[in-house]
Amino acid sequence: MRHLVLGTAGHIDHGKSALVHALTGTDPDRLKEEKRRGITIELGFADLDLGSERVLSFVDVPGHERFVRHMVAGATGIDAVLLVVAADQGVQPQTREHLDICSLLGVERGVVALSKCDLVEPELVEVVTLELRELLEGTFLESAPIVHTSARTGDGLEELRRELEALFDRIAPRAATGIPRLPVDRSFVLKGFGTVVTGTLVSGTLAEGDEIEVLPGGLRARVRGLQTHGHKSPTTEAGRRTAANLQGLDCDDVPRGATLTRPGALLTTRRAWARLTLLASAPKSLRRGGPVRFHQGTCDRPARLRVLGAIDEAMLRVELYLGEETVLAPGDRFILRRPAPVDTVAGGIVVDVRPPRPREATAECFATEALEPERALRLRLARAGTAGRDPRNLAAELGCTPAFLEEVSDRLVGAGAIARGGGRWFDRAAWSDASDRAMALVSDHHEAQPLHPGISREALRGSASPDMPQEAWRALLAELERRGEIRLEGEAVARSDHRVVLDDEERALAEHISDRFRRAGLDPPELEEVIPAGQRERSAPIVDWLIARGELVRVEKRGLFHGEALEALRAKLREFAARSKTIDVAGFKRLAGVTRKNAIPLLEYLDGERVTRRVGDVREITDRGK
Ligand SMILES: Nc1nc2c(ncn2[C@@H]2O[C@H](COP(=O)(O)OP(=O)(O)OP(=O)(O)O)[C@@H](O)[C@H]2O)c(=O)[nH]1
Ligand SMILES: [Mg+2]
Repeated sequence: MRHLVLGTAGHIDHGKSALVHALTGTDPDRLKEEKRRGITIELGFADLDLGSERVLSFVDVPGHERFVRHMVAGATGIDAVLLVVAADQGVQPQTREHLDICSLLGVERGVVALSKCDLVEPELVEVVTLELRELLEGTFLESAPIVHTSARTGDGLEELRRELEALFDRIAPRAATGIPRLPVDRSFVLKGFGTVVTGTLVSGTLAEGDEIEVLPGGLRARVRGLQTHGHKSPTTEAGRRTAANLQGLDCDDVPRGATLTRPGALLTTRRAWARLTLLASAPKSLRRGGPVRFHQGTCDRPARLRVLGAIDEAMLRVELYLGEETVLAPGDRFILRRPAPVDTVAGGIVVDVRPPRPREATAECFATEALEPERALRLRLARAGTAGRDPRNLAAELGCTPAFLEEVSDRLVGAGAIARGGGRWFDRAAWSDASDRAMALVSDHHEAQPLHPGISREALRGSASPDMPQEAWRALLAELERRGEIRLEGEAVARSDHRVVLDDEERALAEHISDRFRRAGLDPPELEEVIPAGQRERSAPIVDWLIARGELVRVEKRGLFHGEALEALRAKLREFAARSKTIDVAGFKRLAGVTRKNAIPLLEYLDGERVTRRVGDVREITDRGK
């Protein structure tokens, strides 16, 4: 079964609901108040079965100027429009406004019905038709059929139905991929069922049993049951009128204007960048920004407009400050109305829901291409620089599914445009710059300290790209190592061609120092005692070199020990472990032949090496120590 959603549009009392009723047999005005006042207030719904597995779903909107926000909500997610103009009144204010709104929302197709033709002479019908053609010139309905109808006599209904059928067959079905997104247009409690919300699913699919999130707010619930177009159904997909019965939520938790989505799939924002199209009727002052009313999906909010630049006469680059958290994604269409006198003045398309500071607003950020997934991703990564981005936050920000984003990223990695490391994604240029800076700093380090085995990874990160997270930094270094540019030895990073070469004097000094510590065993001297007079400065890099080679080992709270002495101690401990699994301080002093002064730092060192583990007053000898 294929479904398309058709919205009505047109001035109050022009016969929209009557046409829907006449075509479908269903009266879309179901409220008592609507019947009493003879006007539409809330959105109405009715289906027209076109045969051959085709169902056209009407969303009937109110024409009253006070309910334009309901009209905008109804026009959200429609595939096409039925513009209704009464022959006895011709084009009226909301005829224009609804037409503008549909254009601004990106509606691309439709049919026009000239209604109430039974009320006027045929000559007048012709005059109004001409007036209508003039109105439609240059709009998306320019070449739409204008059908002369009367809901009262039934004249023209057959032709209208044929035109709608032709329209149906010209529209490609929507892809059901994407994030499930249901802007709620009604929410009520059904006796025996609990909370039910309705809306047109604008993207993705929903199924019974799905966990959903209500935004803004983030409340979670489970879909207990679904109906599409009035029939129970285990699933629903993009473009379908959907009613969802929610478990565990009150009606007030999901008011009109809220959005149902998959948990974590979308985000809310108070600030967004957009491309804005001004209507010709918009006041000039709007080009300077100011207060507006923002309508998107089924929600509307007070907002402030800030103009960042002009694209042309009718198009602006703008920043919107929203009065409340609002679910938005790039590509979303919206309408701006001014508060007084109330009027639709502009509409636009969101380009960024996590925009940087206004001064970073380049023309590129607002270009049509900036909405293409690859561009959009590259733009965000370029902005993030060497800090990169966590892909989990990116999908929601770009309004696509993580799986889709992963595909985009694979293509970009293949094309050499982005890099991935440590679970984050980077602009390839930023990543390469960080690598280049790292290489230059490693070289500088070797030059300044030729005896030093290399610069520590963290010190290097601190100088090369402090904002790159540690995991990613490790990935970057691993990549440099794979490419044969660096050597990683423990925490030290060295250029792969770096070799420490000692001259004769340095070698003699190194041997002297090492020897003294070797002979001292587990009761080593202070370093100062070992260094010959006047050699202090020269010795420092040599001592570092000995430490880097593992010949000397620094033991916290005590000083340097010779590596061989510590190795001998481990051997003794291993032997001891064959007899006992634990050792206390006194036992350790005896075993090692050391005083308390050395015993405690040595035990703590062994704890640190995970050779021993402190348990109360004794040490357990771990598997490493055995
Ligand atoms: N004579 C005649 N009257 C019509 C026709 N269509 C609608 N009407 C009458 O016009 C009035 C308004 O019709 P609706 O269908 O409620 O108009 P609407 O456009 O839905 O109005 P809103 O939803 O309030 O904007 C009703 O009293 C209808 O009976 C028609 O083709 N001929
Ligand atoms: Mg109506």
